[in-house]
Amino acid sequence: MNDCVWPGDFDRDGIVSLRDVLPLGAGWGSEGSERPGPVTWGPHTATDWNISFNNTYDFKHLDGNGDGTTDSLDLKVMQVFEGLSVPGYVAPVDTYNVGDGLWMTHVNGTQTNPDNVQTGQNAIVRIRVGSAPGLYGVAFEAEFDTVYWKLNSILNSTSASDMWLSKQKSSGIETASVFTDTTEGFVVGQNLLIFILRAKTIPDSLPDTTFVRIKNIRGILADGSDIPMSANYLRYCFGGGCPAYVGTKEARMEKIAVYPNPTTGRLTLLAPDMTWESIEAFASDGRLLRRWDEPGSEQAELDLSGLPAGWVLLRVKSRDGVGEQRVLLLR
Ligand SMILES: [Ca+2]
Ligand SMILES: [Ca+2]
Repeated sequence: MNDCVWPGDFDRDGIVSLRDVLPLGAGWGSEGSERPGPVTWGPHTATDWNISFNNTYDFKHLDGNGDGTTDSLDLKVMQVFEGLSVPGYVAPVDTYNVGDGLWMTHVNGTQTNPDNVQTGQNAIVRIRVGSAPGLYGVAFEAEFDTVYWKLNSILNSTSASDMWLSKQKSSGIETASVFTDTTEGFVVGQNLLIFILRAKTIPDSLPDTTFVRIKNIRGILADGSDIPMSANYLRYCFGGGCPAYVGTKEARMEKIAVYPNPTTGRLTLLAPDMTWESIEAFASDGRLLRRWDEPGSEQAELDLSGLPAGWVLLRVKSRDGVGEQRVLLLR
């Protein structure tokens, strides 16, 4: 029966994994009919609760232990069955959406220069919430090449959400984070995952360059619906064989984001790990429209009121480089 409950597979994708906490968090504290019988990994007939995620599927699928409520006991069931899948399950193809939904940064101030990584050095990688308005739950895998890196540690307790799970996998770290109160949600800049990689000795036959990437991101709103998600990636160069990034504009481009976008005037600009000297706003034809000369770091509140409607390019200038982001100004 297609509508049978497989306890722990809350997102109904055929496998129990950490990301199953996303719908559980969105449906947290709901009540419906109990499901009699044992809690086993298999299909179980259950009475509909007549509550659903935008008419996609019934909340009975969130009731892992069958007691008629959705709470931490169901999370336990998910954790017990994690890794189990339905017969014939085929894992989907990995997806890598590049964009600014999540921000991954190499934490500065550590010994490792990303352009010249040396054996035994540690690289600290931080992943934060970027431009993802209304984000309530998010799951992804941070992927690194285990020929180049050994996972040193995952720093937990980094998320402001109610449920945060992480697990080391063969080629990365899987994590999921979600709230249980639908009046809450992530704000830009909140930490999702911080981990430390230790550089290995690589054979000369391997390329010097390796990437740390984020794959298979799923983000949901408080009503359980999906929102498009994306992330940047990091480049690391072993053995000093990479051309240094310094000196070219493109190379020194920092990751910045603005929200809301579009805006009618006021906006927040976020430039993680960046300290700037000025911010400039340009029209699409290159004219300088406005300039803020106050130095700052990390975050700025800007007001574009009074500027002509249309695309505006914001340029953040620092001693080390620039960051740019386009914002649509509406009337
Ligand atoms: Ca699942
Ligand atoms: Ca339950």
